[in-house]
Amino acid sequence: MKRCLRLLLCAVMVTVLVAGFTGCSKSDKETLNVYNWGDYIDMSIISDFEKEYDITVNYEMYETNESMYQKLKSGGISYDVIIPSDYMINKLINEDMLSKLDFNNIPNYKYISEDFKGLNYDPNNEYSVPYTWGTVGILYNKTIVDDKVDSWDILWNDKYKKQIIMQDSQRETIGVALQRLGYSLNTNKVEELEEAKQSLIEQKPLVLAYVVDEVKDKMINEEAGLAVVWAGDAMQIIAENENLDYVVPKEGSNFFVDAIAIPKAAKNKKSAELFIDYLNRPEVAAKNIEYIMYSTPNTEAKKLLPEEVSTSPIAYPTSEVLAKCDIYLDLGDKITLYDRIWTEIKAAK
Ligand code: N2P
Repeated sequence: MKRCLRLLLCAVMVTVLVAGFTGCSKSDKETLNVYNWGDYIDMSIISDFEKEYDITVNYEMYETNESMYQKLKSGGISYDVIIPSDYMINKLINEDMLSKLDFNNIPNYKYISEDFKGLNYDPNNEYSVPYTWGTVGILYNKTIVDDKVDSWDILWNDKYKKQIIMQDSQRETIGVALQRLGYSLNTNKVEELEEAKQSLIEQKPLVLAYVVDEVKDKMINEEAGLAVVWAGDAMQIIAENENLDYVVPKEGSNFFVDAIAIPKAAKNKKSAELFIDYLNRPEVAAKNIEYIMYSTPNTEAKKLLPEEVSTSPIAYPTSEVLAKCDIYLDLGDKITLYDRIWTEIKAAK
């Protein structure tokens, strides 16, 4: 009887201890605030991370580098992980808004190709780990467009009135107009920017919509014939509708790298580095890339991709195509010129 009582007491104590422990671990569970572009991760790798490390991920999305910057600057939420593009990483470094990464906590950085190290936005590889890369180009529907598509000029051809979709993103859209006119997409010359502005205002009656992520449904459903898109989106869209093709225009285009970084205001730097390392585990990175279809800088992950993805000339263009492409630079204060002309373009009738 005594033995029975002792056993019962023990069982009660164990139950109380376990309940206490799980209750406590629930309320103390760490939350990682991740801020990424829309439609830019396979959510199943997030839930796998949460399970494996018992960390909750609070995942939020933005559509442009500029809107991400505004939100970050406002300081409302302290994000632990962000994934901006090259020039925005550079701007954040210049404004002392990023933390230096401790690469001892990111051993999987070794899988990042040398081609993506030492780039101008983070020349000493201190603040960021490349996530994806790609080009900007024209996605077009072969059953709607009967002209050769090899130049930005086609986006100003009134034969395609209301068949054209432009990006609702200032660097991309102003960049297209600049390159069409033979200027650099990093110009800060007022006359060149004014000329680009005029041309975009002239183009406006031909434009069906200025959008970002919505371009995918619109092109899959054949609501337009031509759209300016990122190569990764072209890959996703063409997988859904084979009437579509993608080209990088002969005048040249943008080549971007989106990279993972930790804001200075982050509260969970260690877990943020753990998350960055996890994203670079070859099998995790490959699963993610198979879903988002953007190009990977992770050499081991690339080997795990289906052949039609890893050999696609859209996702992995030739060096000739890449030679025509430029990376955006942070323009410092001169960006206010772009802000002004973008507002004027959007406001024009
Ligand atoms: C994904 C957006 C990718 C941005 N929806 C390319 N820099």
